[in-house]
Amino acid sequence: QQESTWWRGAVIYQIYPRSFYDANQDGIGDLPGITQQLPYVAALGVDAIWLSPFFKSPMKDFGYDVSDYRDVDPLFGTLDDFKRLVQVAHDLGLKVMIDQVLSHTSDEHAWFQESRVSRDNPKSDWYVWADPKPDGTPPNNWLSIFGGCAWQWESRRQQYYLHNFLVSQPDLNFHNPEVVEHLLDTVKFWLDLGVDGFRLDTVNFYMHDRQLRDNPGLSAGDSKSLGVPGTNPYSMQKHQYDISQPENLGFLKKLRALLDQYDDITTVGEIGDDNPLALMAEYTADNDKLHMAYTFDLLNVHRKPDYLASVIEKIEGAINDGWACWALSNHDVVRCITRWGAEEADQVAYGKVLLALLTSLRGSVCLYQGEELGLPEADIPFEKIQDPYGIPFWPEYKGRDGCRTPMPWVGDQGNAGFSSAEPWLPVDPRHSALAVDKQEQQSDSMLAHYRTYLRWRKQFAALVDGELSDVQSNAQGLRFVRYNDEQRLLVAFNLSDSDMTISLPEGNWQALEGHGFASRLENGSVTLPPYQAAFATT
Ligand code: TEU
Ligand code: CA
Repeated sequence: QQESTWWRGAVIYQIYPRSFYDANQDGIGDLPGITQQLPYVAALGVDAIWLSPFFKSPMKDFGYDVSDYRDVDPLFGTLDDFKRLVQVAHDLGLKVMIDQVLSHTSDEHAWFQESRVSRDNPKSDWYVWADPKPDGTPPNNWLSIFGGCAWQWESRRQQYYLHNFLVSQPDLNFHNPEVVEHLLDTVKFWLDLGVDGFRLDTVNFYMHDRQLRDNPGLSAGDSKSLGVPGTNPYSMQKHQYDISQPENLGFLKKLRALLDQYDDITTVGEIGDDNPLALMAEYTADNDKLHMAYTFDLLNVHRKPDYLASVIEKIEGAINDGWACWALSNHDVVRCITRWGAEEADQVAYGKVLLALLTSLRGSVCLYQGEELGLPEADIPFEKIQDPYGIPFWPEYKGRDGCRTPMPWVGDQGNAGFSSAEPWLPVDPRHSALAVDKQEQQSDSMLAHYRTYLRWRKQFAALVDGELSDVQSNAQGLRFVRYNDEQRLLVAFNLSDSDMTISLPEGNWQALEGHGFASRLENGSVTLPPYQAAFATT
């Protein structure tokens, strides 16, 4: 049977359930709310949705701390609500991908409750337990991304347990085959409910070094693309032993073998590592592990064209038969328009060219709710901060709430139409002005552009899953070529606020129309006004 590769070059729309739409008006978004708004998502012209976690959880990390992998948190609805969501999505032609947070559970998960009480219970080896050093201190120097030591003392066992994130997110022990078996069973549970794929949280954090060796310090030349703020001591270690262990590949192969028993399933793994692009290539190689992976390389602060060009060159040199997935925004980082910066008057134009650039890269794409509205990062006062990662490093790092505020649906309603109750995070007044209903009335809005542009792109197979070559950048922007056996497409992007001219590769290039951008093609070069894109074919 021929395997479908619908996911290659697909556009995946990420939904953060807490903040999408509140159907029962309690101030928190929910599954019925998502279902109600799915026609809006389908109308964008995306291929799939990725739902951030909606599983049972004490919500210490807003769902990335799961206490029951096989049920819906009552805050978000019921399993029947989920089944209905899948049904409606499929009727609209949308694939459904869900988050799987397998690396760790909540400390309220029944497995951990059992594991923590003694050294000889049936689940005693399900988490990463270690004796203290002779002086009572933690077994090694590993750090938690969310601040402080990665080891937490449990007096009942007189041992430490490992947590890469919050103290309330203990790491599962993937060296234990029973754990692996139960996790695969969980994945199977959702496959049987008809999901089309998974976003795998912290996919390179599953395995740890069995000998628990110390991480070395960072030396000059080591990269720091982990996606953690520079003020975080975590970024000063080389993560040689706590993450990205070779045994991880074995788990990914077992997972893939399960997925291959179903039709047309996909995965996208989240990679945070010192050398993330190499890992992306390795994890997606040979058609027997992940389908796709994303890194923080475009989710960090750089926006310089030569940096973007270097990321493209690096991945092209490494990826072989693997497949990348790119994102400029998600629920973990400052919204792109703010992070990469543009004057307020230029933000619409900037958002438009960013979409064109993102969806021209070789790989699939994740968009994040509100990106299509060009939302800037919301300003949240310290008193209203909810993110546990927002508190320890304040104010150098303000956490992730600014990208997690409610979607603005109706500009002139309270809470921008998200809910009639006070939402869990406040709506930024600037977002009300950018609400869906307002943008639907403007033919030149960002939203209108997303709808026309994503449809336009789909006509060109070379843009969706073609090869990539001829990368060139200058101070203002970059260009490259996407091609397959039938077509050759030149794409160019001006990311600056002044006119840009860039040379064309050899060939008789003819401008393409219908994408909504302006440019001037001349003999051997193309000139783009500020924040414009150009497309041409030979
Ligand atoms: O993120 C893992 C991860 O690498 C992030 O912690 C990242 O470093 C940080 O958000 C800075 O941008 C995943 C989830 O996406 C995140 O929401 C969870 O909090 C985390 O795992 C723990 O499950
Ligand atoms: Ca609700």
